[in-house]
Amino acid sequence: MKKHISNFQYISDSLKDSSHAMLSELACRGGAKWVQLRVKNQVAYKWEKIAVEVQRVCAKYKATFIINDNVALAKNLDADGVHLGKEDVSISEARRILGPNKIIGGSANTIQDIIRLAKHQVDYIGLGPYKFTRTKNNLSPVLGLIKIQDIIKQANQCPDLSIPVIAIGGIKLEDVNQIMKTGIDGIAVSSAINHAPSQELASRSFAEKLNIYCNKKFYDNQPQYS
Ligand code: TZP
Ligand code: MG
Repeated sequence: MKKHISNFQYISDSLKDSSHAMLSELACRGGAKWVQLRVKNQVAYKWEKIAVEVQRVCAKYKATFIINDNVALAKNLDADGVHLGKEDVSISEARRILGPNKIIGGSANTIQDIIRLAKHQVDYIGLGPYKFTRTKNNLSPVLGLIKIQDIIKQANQCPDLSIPVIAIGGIKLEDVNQIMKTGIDGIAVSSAINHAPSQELASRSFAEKLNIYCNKKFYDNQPQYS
């Protein structure tokens, strides 16, 4: 089964005045085809309620629905997948729970992280932070363009390493072209959409910009990594 990894990944946030569902709806109206639900500090039953609402939005727009951190919830709701950091459930445990057809993404800050995640056969990798961002606490060291470039170059030199890598963290519209020129596969955006005057317009601007970079990498369940 082919898994499609979008080159423009929208990430929701817990904001005072808008729900995850509303933010996701606006991002999807703007053209996002991938929503990662990122809920922090929420009790389980409320998290589930939020997730059900966002899943409905994703179904309406035929967008991929990824849940951050929460493998059990992804399993219960039959979400499209999960995104996991180093402190979350291990990739192998998540794969055991979710099975081969679900999407599992992992966070990386170094080439070593990428190689480790590739060995665990993640479906995509979020590499960052590109710049400082207030969206995430305990941020890993900021990479900037030069380090991203260098890491992507090293990854491209690893034979059999063909997992899509997505830049994340502090990405604004004006950063997109230079980030994509590194050869990276896409970008993930939270605050530049969530805190924009119009989330729909902001999402559309990203979607249109990313549209010109064709989705290069598709891969199946049985990638060959050494
Ligand atoms: N991981 C690294 S940065 C980040 C996550 C989840 C948040 C997204 O950053 P931004 O700056 O809000 O787009
Ligand atoms: Mg996490």
